[in-house]
Amino acid sequence: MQLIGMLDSPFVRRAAITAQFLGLAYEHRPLSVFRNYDDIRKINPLVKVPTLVCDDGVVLVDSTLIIDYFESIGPAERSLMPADPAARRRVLQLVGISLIAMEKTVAFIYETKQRPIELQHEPWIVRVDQQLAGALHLLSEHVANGKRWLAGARITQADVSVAVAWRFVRHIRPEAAPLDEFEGLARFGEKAEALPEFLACPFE
Ligand SMILES: N[C@@H](CCC(=O)N[C@@H](CS)C(=O)NCC(=O)O)C(=O)O
Repeated sequence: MQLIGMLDSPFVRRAAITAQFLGLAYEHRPLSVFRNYDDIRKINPLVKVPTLVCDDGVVLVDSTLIIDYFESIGPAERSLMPADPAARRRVLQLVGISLIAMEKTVAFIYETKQRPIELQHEPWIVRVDQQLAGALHLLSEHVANGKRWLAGARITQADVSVAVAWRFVRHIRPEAAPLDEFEGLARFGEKAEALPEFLACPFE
């Protein structure tokens, strides 16, 4: 199968890192939704990344859905989704917050880099900023729980998504994610980024 999209997309990266944890073989095609628009369009008219092209030609979009598929074909003992309902709910909660942090950072890029300056809408940027701040503060509260990983002793999708979100936000919006304010998240991110599964999918 082929995973389409660059690792500077947090959505692509969380899917790629999940595949590493699950031990799934895939070909990575680092195409950019901006520079390689026409190439991606030929593969997937939706022009979204991540796009997963399965071996039988079926095309999937959306990182959460692709990860769900990965979980279904990966070995159960490597799963990043706990079966226990309480642990699973915690993972879903943290993944949800991480996805918003990613989404609001991407929204900032679209508003400030893709739109001509005279068409930028300041109240929208302020709103997106507040939503990102909300996500980061929630994540930093959860990271301060003193456990080895966010949902217990074993690494889960919560850890993957929080660490990927943090790396992305820090790169794109360092001013919105100062290290002295989010020390716990920074430490957590460093720990996760040192794992071989993360190192195999470097943020580009
Ligand atoms: N909810 C989607 C978001 C994916 C997404 O928005 N990816 C961006 C790149 S970071 C993209 O495809 N942008 C092109 C576009 O929206 O036209 C997911 O989790 O995969």
